[in-house]
Amino acid sequence: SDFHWGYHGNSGPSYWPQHFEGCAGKSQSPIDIKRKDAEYADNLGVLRFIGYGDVRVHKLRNNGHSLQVDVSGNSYIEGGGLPGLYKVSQFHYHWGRTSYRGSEHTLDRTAFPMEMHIVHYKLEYGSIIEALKWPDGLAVLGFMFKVRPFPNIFYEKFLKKLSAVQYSGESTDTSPMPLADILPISWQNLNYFLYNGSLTTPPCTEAAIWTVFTRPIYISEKQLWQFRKLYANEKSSKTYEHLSDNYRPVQPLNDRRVLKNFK
Ligand code: B30
Ligand code: ZN
Repeated sequence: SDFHWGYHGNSGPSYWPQHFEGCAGKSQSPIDIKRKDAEYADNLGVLRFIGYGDVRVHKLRNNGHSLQVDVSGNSYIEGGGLPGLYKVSQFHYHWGRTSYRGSEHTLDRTAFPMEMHIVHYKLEYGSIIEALKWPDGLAVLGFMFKVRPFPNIFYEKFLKKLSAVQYSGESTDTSPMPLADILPISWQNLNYFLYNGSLTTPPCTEAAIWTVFTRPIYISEKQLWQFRKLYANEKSSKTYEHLSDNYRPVQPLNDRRVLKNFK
């Protein structure tokens, strides 16, 4: 089809189901997570990050709907309610034009200015493409951002690279940067929610196990503007379109259950 999906007007999320039947499914993401409705599960086990200190950022790309970062290195997650071993593939962000919105998931109806998704595929499926054919194919980790009045120094080096990917289609190789520099959190004892859902972008394939963390990553308003200065159009385009508000609204929970690993 000739439909180019986006986030505004007649290419926006409410039009996706007409062109991608997956987006009309009953187990879609994102969702509003209600802390009190989530069920405490004491049997999830520890979510283990294997080789995560060795994940290296090597390519940044403006793909017109997000800032995507390809990573290399043999890094995996397992446990924490996941049915197997999952290999890290890429991460990307969803953000708002203002700090009152931008995240895809909401917590008790509260939205955050930005949400980061770290995408993993089940190792036994061998690739993202193959993994998308299975309901447990992907494991996506979601981290919310909160605004603080001072910069996140871990993000400074990363943000300097954004000038090279201002327009859709642009990418830049970076000298390897450990993922730990962009996720300045300790990996132990993180509280999270767990549920079965989908890609939040077309074709909205219901192949993702979502782990959404309560612990925010802090960033300054000025740093958020580095993201908001990106364009959704190509450099050769005569019209400018900001890359922001690239979030899908929350979808019905339907008959799904949301688990949590904390009381
Ligand atoms: S998300 O984490 O649910 N937002 C994909 C992975 C995770 C999410 C959304 C989409 C994904 O793998 N999509 C298919 C491949 N993409 C890759 C890409 O370059 O970014 C191609 C595409 O959509 O058609 Cu854009
Ligand atoms: Zn995403």
